[in-house]
Amino acid sequence: MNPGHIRNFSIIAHVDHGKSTLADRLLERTGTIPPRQMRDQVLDRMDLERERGITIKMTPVRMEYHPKFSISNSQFSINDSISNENSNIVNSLKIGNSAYTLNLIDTPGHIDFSYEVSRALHAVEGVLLLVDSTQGVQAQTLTTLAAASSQGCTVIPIVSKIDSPAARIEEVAAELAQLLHVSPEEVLAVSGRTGEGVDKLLEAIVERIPPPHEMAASPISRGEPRGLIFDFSYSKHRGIAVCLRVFDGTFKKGQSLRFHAAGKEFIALEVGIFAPEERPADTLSAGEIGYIVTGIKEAGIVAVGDTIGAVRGTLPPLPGYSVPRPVVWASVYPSNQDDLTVLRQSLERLRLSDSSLSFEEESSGVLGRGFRCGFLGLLHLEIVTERLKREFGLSLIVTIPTISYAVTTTSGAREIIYTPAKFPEHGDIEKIEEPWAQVSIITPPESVSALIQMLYDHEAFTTHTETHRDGRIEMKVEMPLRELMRGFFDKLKSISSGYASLSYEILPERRADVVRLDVLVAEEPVPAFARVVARRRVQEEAEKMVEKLHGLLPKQLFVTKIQARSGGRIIASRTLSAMRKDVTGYLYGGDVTRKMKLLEKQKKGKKKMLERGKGMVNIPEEVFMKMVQASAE
Ligand SMILES: Nc1nc2c(ncn2[C@@H]2O[C@H](COP(=O)(O)OP(=O)(O)O)[C@@H](O)[C@H]2O)c(=O)[nH]1
Ligand SMILES: [Mg+2]
Repeated sequence: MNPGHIRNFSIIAHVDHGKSTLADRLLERTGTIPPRQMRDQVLDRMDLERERGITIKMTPVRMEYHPKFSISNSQFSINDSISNENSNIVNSLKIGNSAYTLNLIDTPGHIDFSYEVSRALHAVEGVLLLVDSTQGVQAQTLTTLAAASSQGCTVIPIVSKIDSPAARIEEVAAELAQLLHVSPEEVLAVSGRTGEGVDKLLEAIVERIPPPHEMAASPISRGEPRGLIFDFSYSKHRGIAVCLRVFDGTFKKGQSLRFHAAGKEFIALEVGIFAPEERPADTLSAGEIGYIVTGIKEAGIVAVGDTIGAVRGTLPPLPGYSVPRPVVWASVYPSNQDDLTVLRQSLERLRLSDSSLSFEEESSGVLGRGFRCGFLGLLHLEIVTERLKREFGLSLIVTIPTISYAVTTTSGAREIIYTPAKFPEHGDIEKIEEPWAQVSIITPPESVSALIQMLYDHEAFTTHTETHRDGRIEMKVEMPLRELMRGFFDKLKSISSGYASLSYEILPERRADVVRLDVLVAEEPVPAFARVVARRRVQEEAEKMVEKLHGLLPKQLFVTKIQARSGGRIIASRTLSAMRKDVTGYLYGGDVTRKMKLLEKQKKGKKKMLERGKGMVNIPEEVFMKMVQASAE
């Protein structure tokens, strides 16, 4: 295929600005998906994506685009294969050589999934940057734009949802133009709902986005295939299929290939394209995006960012990208220990479609054996646990999410701790460090005073403030990641009636003033309830947890103490009265002394049980779940 006729691009935007809906219209206009198979946000294929109306995974798709001949001369002048305009028209009509192959990658908008965006950007030359004309530029618009620019992608600015009665097309176009330092005329306007502006957009894609760069392979290696893996999927009988962007040469079925970093060799069982479902093709050549079926079934070999090439190839690996560090950790335990193996297999399977998931086995006294998992954010955690439950039918207990702390002891040893139950209780701590976050917030002016109070509550300080032309305020603040994870996003949405938006990146660690907080039930600490909290909030958190657990824990046969402990002291406590069994129920009327005797006996028995009951409380699964929710409030 002539690379001059390929355009690779990704759609990026803040969440809900209409990416997937615009992709629908592009698929429709190019005839990629026949009308009867069309449905809303057709590229959101996971059940969970459809139910929640959000995109979680990037999706690549190939389209064939035949520009209409009546459009403009510029259509033809950019056709690099033929210089004479007239012969070009003749040729186009005869052999249809003005057809273009467009490879589109739809991406998620939520910050937790920005790793998907960054990988997509490595596979393309251009991006469609959408801004909802009813909303204006949002925090994630800025983050995705910065990522695309740093990759050297050509940006096509677009205002979306122009059919909406609330659209402020000119104003938002001007805002976007200013952001990109271009003239407002360069900003396109589309509606993914009505399809308005989509033809113009297709023309702009061909005109503005450069064709794939031809990599300068040395003369000896010409023709040698090389590609970058940006995603992969797994199927039972074919093993792992990698999604790749081909940078050199040609991949074919039957070739002996090799993963550079993993050093693993394999035979290409099939090569193909996304149409949008996998469709076999004869070849995949430089500039194209497609897949290769590897037959590899073991986990841990294939990694995104690795280079795939010929077995005795001479080309060096392509620059890859590092796997992002998890931001929050939580433990996942099967409700029934018999499911431990199934849970391990399920996590391994999930990792084959979600390369950012990490986990390791651990065991906790009360909950048995399970896995400590690292996630890119709280939504990522929620999605993964939801998928484990649904796709693998597992019943799970998930512990309170936490960030990591670097603890240096007086002996000088520095350890990264990402399980509160392993955080030193007190004693020989020299210093504690924790990750910080740089947070960008865009908010309507009405919410600023509430926001300032909130920033104070969350230990944030402002480094930059700017007023947008529509009056909204953009703030850059720095705060401990721990405080960002303490429900900051939900509170921001609530104080701004949903109008404020947020994006963040992780900053290096700084000194932290935090302490461990344990919850004890019947005088035994429950490791799953252990937390690390700001010293200044420990009393408040302790009371909150004890109160909450008191309300949730079912009564036991004996009186049960619920306590919070920090720094070796009990700082909050409540007593849960015992369940009262009706020991006298069978005595009808009459003999009061006998009744008293029985009650007396019961009292004694309970006292004994209080002794015996130490640490023997069976905490039901839903109590764990509700405690986790409570801690995020
Ligand atoms: N009025 C209007 N609504 C739209 C348009 N495009 C998308 N929407 C709605 O906006 C919401 C988010 O759309 P979606 O395509 O999933 O956004 P994404 O998160 O950027 O992929 C959905 O409820 C869509 O129905 C449009 O052009 N006009
Ligand atoms: Mg989407």
